[in-house]
Amino acid sequence: MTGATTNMLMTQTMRWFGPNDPVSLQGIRQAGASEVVTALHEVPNGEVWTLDAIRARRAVIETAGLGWTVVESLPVHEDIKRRGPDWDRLIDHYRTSLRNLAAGGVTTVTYNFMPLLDWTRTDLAWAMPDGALALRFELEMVAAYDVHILGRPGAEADYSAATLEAAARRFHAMDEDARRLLSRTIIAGLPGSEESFTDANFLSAIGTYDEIDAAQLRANHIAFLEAVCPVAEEAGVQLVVHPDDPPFAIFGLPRVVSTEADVADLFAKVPSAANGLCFCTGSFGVRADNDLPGMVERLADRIGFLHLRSVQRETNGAFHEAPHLEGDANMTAVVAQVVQLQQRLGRSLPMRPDHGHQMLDDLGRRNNPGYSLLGRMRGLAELRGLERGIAATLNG
Ligand code: DNO
Ligand code: MN
Repeated sequence: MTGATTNMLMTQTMRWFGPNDPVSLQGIRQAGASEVVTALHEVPNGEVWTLDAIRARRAVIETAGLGWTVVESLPVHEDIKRRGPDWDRLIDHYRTSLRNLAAGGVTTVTYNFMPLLDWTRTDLAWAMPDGALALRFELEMVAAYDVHILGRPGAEADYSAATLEAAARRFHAMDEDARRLLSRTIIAGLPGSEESFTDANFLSAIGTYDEIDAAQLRANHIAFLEAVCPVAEEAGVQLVVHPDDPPFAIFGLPRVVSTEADVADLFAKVPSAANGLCFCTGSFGVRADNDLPGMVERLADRIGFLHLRSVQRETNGAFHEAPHLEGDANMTAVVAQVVQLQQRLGRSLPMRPDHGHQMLDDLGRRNNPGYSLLGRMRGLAELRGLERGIAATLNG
């Protein structure tokens, strides 16, 4: 193979939350990334991202010696997900933001279609045997919150008898502080989330989805894509949907971007090339029925962005975030598929190490859970070495 194909490696990026991120652009550059993925987090959900604001943010990033081609996320307002009364105006804003982003040099725009909650965990500081802190999800704790703290009507029907029994036990073992912490962990909004709730307003927000089942949410998702993809295509940006995290319904709210079949259906219904996927191995990988390397092979050119991380599935619907090359994701097989995909496409795909453990000097520091620097730096270093090794072997 020629040098050109050998050099076609993933574009290594890290997420940066903007000027308020405790992680600096210089730190990200030293960690080895060549680009950041970011968003105008200060713009309220549903408002237009102006070209001026996009250019100003780009200038800050480029001054630090980094690039910016991927947005994560241009959020989708709940009234688009629910097809509420404000739909037309919000779609109009979304289209304008897409045009402005394209004019401002962005090529890839990440979004998700999860009702109310973005990613969800029940423990943000779970100690690994080596003392690093990981993010963890326990269904029992979701049930403890849902049934005993939130008191959502009908919640019991969504859990097995064994989960309910464990949830009751877990709830009674918690003191007031522990209960408050659990509630905050689940609904206060993890980094990058658009919504932040208290128990009372979460319960009423859930009620706004009473009439929306999975079929309706899928229809609303397709209506959104049909409305924005033509504009994205014309402007030259690809939209990439981030899968549900975790990939199943939660709090009675439907989730419809959880499996290979879910996304294949989206691409069949809205064939526009602007309709793409953010392939997140950590989100899809919670389900053993998602064949990660096979999905890269089959979803191929729909994949516009990669989130690489591995979860370790536990018993009773629990999982935690493992080191990037450990856990249940066969990362070697995934990256091997990505190496081949890039060669077939003739282009490099942007990736980022998705989350990382809090470790070393980051322990005890102010941090965005999952997004402290050193754990992600370890992940990026491992993933980059893995890709180089595979690319060198395949290219002989
Ligand atoms: C979590 C992230 C998600 C993702 C959004 C995309 O770490 O992967 O918050 O950015 O779901 O819209
Ligand atoms: Mn992700």
